[in-house]
Amino acid sequence: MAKKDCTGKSSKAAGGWGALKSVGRQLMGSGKPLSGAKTMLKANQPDGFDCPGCAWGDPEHGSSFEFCENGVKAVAWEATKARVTPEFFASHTVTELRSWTDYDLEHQGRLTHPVRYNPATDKYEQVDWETAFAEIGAALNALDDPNRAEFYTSGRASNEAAFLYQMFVRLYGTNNFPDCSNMCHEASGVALTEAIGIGKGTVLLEDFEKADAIFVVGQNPGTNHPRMLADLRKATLRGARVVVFNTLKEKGLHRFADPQNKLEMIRGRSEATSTDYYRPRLGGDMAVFRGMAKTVFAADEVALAEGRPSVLDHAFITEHAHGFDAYRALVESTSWENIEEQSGLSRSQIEEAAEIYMSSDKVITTWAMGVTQHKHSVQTIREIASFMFLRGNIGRPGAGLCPVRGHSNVQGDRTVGINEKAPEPLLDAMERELGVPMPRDPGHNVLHAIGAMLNGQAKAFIGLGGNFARATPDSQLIAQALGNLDLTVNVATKLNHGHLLPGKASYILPCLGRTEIDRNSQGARQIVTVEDSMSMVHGSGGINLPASKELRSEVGIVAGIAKATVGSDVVDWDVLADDNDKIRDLIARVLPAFGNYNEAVRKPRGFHLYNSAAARDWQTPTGRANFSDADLPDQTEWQRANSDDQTFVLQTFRSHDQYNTTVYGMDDRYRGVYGERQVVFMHPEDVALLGAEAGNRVDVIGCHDDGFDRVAENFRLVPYDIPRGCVAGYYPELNVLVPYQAFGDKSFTPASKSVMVRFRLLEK
Ligand SMILES: Nc1nc2c(c(=O)[nH]1)N[C@H]1C(S)=C(S)[C@@H](COP(=O)(O)OP(=O)(O)OC[C@H]3O[C@@H](n4cnc5c(=O)[nH]c(N)nc54)[C@H](O)[C@@H]3O)O[C@H]1N2
Ligand SMILES: Nc1nc2c(c(=O)[nH]1)N[C@H]1C(S)=C(S)[C@@H](COP(=O)(O)OP(=O)(O)OC[C@H]3O[C@@H](n4cnc5c(=O)[nH]c(N)nc54)[C@H](O)[C@@H]3O)O[C@H]1N2
Ligand SMILES: [Mo]
Repeated sequence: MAKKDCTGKSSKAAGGWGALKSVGRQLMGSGKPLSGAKTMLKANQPDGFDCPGCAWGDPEHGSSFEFCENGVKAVAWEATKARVTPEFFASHTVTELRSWTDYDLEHQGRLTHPVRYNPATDKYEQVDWETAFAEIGAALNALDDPNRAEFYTSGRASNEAAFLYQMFVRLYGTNNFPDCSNMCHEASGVALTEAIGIGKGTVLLEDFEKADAIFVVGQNPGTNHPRMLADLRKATLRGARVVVFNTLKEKGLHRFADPQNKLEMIRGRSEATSTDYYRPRLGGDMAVFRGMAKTVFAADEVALAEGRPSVLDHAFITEHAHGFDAYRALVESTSWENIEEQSGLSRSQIEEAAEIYMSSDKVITTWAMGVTQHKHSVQTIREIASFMFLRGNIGRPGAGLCPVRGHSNVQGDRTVGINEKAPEPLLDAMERELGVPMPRDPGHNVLHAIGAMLNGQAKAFIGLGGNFARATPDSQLIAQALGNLDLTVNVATKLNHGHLLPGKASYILPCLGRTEIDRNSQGARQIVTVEDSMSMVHGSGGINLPASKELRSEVGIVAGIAKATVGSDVVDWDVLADDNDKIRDLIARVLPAFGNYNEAVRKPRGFHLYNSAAARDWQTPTGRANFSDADLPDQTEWQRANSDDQTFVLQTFRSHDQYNTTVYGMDDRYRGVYGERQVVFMHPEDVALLGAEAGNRVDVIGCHDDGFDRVAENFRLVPYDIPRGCVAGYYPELNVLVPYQAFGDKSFTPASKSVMVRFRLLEK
C-alpha cells in the first residue's frame, strides 16, 4: 500500500512532501542541527562546492539553487557535528567495531586525527602526520617490487588530488590503479572507446532541452540522480517522449513532484517523468536494442519499397561509420524468438518503442548500472551505440549517448590518469614533463587487485577514499585478504568497514571534505575541480570550517606520502601541495585539452573539455564510428537460471537511503520498504513457487560453481512487481554473494546485476 505523506495524500510520485520531510530530518542530523541550510545553498553554485551526490550536470547559469533530496543527504552526511576522535578509538577495539553495521560506523561522524593501528591493543591510536608519512613511505620502499602495492581510488577525489596521486604512483613504479570505475561504468568506457573513440558520453545538459525522445535504460534517477528528474519532466512537459527500460517500475521514472515548485507542492500535483515504460528481464537490454534495430531495418525496406525516403541516415553511415553492412546482416539474422526470450519483451512492444525512435529526429540514450553490471555489458553498449548510429543520433544538437556517471568526479579521475591502462599519449606527456620514464606495463584493475591479494602477490593497499572491502564482490574473501597485507592505508572522511581490516601496519588518514574550507600555508583559500557526466569541468570550494583542525586536504596527504616515498628530486611536492593552481598548470601541460585551466575553471559554469565524438571526430583505429560485430550472448544469466525453477538471477542495487556503501537510513521510501535492508524483492508467483509467503525469511545462497560457499543469511521476502525469475536486493549487504570470477567481458566489472542465487526457506 502506498504510504501517506504529511499532507495525508497517498504519494504516488517521487519528490514532493516526502522528500521535503526527509530533507528536514537530514538537516537536523542526529538531534544536532547542522549548518546544513546555509551549506546547501552553496551546492553547485559558481562560488560554492560541487555537490558530492552525483555526476549529473549543472544548469547553464548555475544561479538558482537546485533542490535534490539525496544531494542534501550527501552534504548533511559530511557536515555532521558528530566526530570520531582518538578517544573513540581508545574505547573500542577494532574487533569490536567490525561487528558494527555500516550504518552505525558512519553515524559516528567525521574522522578527526590520523591514527595508526596497534596490534598489541587491537586499537587505532593517534599518530602525527609526519610519522605516518615516513612510516608509510618506508613500508612502500621495503617492498621488493612496486607492483606489489595496490593504489585504489574512489570517484570523489578531485582532479588535483587524483593527478598528484597517479604521478606519485607512477614515479613509485606501478600502474596498479584499481578504482571504483572498474565496478561502475568501465563497460561504458570500453564500449564507447571501441565504438566512438572516446570513453565518455557525447551530450551536454542543453541537449536534453532539444531532444525529441530520451531513452533511459537501466537507471534509477529518482534515487541516484534526482536532478535528472527535473530534466526528464521538462522534456515530457514540452511533448518529448521519455522511454524507460527498467526491470522494475521505479517511482521516480513515473511521476515527480518538484519540491521547488511551490504551486505544485500546495496543489499536491506531480508531472510525468516518462511517457513509455518497458520492463525487460535482467540482462535483456542488448536483445531489446537489437530488436529495435531489426524493426528499423524492416521499416526502411518498406519505406523504400513504397517510394518513401529511407528511415536510415545514409549520409552519416556513409561518411562516418564503419561496419554497417555486417551489422545489418547480423541484426537480420537474429531471430525474434531469441530477442523475445532474452529481453522478456514482446515483439510488438519492441516495435512500438522503435516506432518512437523512428518518429523522433533527435534522440538521446542514457544508461547506468542496470546496463553496465552484466557479463555482456560491453556488447550491450556497443549495440546501443549502433542503434543510435542508424539515424545519426550522435554529434548533433539534441542527440547523443549519455552514460550517467556515479561518483561526482569519477569521470575526471580517469581523465587525469587514474587508469591501469593509461593511454600512451598521457604517459608520453608525463615523461616529457618529468624527464623520467613511466612504467608501461598494464597494472591491476579491481579484479586483478583482488586476485593479487588472494594469491599473496599483493602486500600493500592504499585507498584514496572509498570502501574497498564492502564495495567489492565476495566481500568475505576480500576481508580475509586485506587482513593479510603488510600495509593498509585509507584516506577518508568517515570510518567504514574497509578501515577495520588492518594489515600488519595500518593507518587511517582523515581528509577535508568537499564542503570544507581548504587554506594553504599562506592562508589563501584553495579550490579543487571536478568533471561531470557531460565533460564539464568546474571549480569547487568549501564553505564550512573543517571538521577538525588536524584534517589535511587530499592533495596535502597524497603529497605527504609521495614525498616520503619517492623524494622530491623529480617533483617538488611541497610547492604543489601548497597551491592547487600550480597543480592545474601542470595538468594543463600534460593534458593540453585543459587549455587555460586556471582561468577557465573560474568562470561560473567552468568549461567543456573537448569531446572528439561530439565533434564527429572519430579517434578509433578505423577513423570512423564503429558498428557492433557481436552476436547476442548464447544465454543470458536469466536464461541459465530459468532452466530450473529454484534458481534466480539477482540484481544488487541501491535503496533510496544510501550512498553506495554508506547507509543513511533504513528506509526505501519509493519501493515501500521501511526500517530494514535485509529484503529480497520477488514476483508473488515465484514466492509461491518456493512454497513461501510474503514476509517469510530466507537465506540467499550463491550458486557460482567454484566450491566456495556463499550465503547471505536471514532476508525477508517482499512480493514485488518484478519479472519472474528475477529478484533484487541491496548492495553492500548482498556482496557476499557476488562471485569475483563472474565479470563483464572486456570490462572486468563484477556482474553484480546478474548473480545466480537460490533460496533456503527459514522456519515460518
Ligand atoms: N543517492 C544516491 N545517489 C547515487 C548513488 C547512491 O548510492 N545513492 N551512487 C552513485 C553511483 S557510484 C552510481 S554508479 C549511480 C548508480 O545509479 P543507478 O544505475 O541508478 O543505480 P542502481 O541502484 O544500481 O540502479 C540500477 C537500476 O537499473 C535497473 N536494472 C537493473 N538491472 C537491469 C537490467 O538488466 N536492465 C534494465 N533495463 N534495468 C535494470 C534497476 O531496476 C535499477 O532501477 O548513482 C550515483 N548516485
Ligand atoms: N553488489 C554491488 N556492488 C557494487 C555496486 C552495485 O551496484 N552492486 N556498485 C559499484 C559502484 S557503481 C561503485 S562506484 C562502487 C563504490 O565503491 P567506493 O567508491 O569504494 O565506495 P563508497 O561507498 O562510495 O565509499 C564511501 C567511503 O568514502 C569515503 N569518503 C567519502 N567522501 C570522501 C572524500 O571526500 N574523500 C575521501 N578521501 N574519502 C571520502 C568515506 O570514508 C566513505 O566511507 O561500488 C560498487 N559495488
Ligand atoms: Mo558508481
